[in-house]
Amino acid sequence: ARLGSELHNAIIRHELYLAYQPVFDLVTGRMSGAEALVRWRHPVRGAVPPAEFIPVAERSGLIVPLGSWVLREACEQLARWQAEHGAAAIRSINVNVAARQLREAGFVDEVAAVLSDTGLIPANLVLEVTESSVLDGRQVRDTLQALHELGVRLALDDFGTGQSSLSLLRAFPVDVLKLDKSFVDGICDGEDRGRLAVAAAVAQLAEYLDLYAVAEGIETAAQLERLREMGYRLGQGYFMAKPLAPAELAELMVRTG
Ligand code: G
Ligand code: G
Ligand code: MN
Ligand code: NA
Repeated sequence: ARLGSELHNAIIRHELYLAYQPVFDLVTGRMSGAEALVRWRHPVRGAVPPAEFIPVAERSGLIVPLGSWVLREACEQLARWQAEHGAAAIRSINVNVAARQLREAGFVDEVAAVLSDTGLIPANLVLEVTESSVLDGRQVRDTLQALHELGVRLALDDFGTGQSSLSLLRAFPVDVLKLDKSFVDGICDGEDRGRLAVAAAVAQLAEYLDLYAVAEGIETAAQLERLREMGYRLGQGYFMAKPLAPAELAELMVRTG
């Protein structure tokens, strides 16, 4: 409860900021986009990891105003990068969206307003949702459909760890599959045929369904090479870049562009 009330103050006191982890085209080596990741710099506790405060925010409902702030801030940042470096230098921004936000009646209007205020085209925005939040019910399904009709892209985050991945892909307008890091971890150690099989199957599935496959958590050159061979066009991970401040990302964008 303490963390919850402090988080409420954090929003008011501007203790939150965003880090941006680049998404790279694994074939050309160029940056294609970035994922916004919220950070909390607490005046006394120091850096509080999102894995601690996001669940608290979800339970208390604070994730709704927090998520609204993240969405607007991330879109404004993409618009600034595109204004400074050209729209071809960085195409898209990924924003994580919690189930609770999708259940808000005004969510689609909010997304439309942010796009219109920042001048981004809808295809520049990728909303990352989890399989479990997508399975939340009829209202969420309608919301995802409306977002898709708006032209926003939808990514299934942590793909492969959920319950009913395959039926989901038929019932929802998904555009991107993000292979969970846990599968990437095992693909090069020879012992782990299971994770290797999942990683390869997800790439195939994406190809057949005409979706983008993104590999998360790439930490070595060997993993990168293996994933590229499997057909992953896009990837993220510490091997290429950690989550960065906006100026650091811009520098990397210029260097790899
Ligand atoms: O790097 P990392 O520690 O940022 O992220 C930890 C977890 O927090 C991940 O599961 C990530 O999806 C989640 N997360 C990070 N930023 C946000 C955000 O803005 N909104 C939501 N809902 N989750 C986020
Ligand atoms: O759940 P989601 O996929 O949104 O979480 C992204 C999280 O993964 C963030 O906490 C981010 O910092 C972390 N991350 C990104 N790349 C790597 C990586 O290469 N290795 C590890 N260990 N974590 C990573
Ligand atoms: Mn994510
Ligand atoms: Na993930």
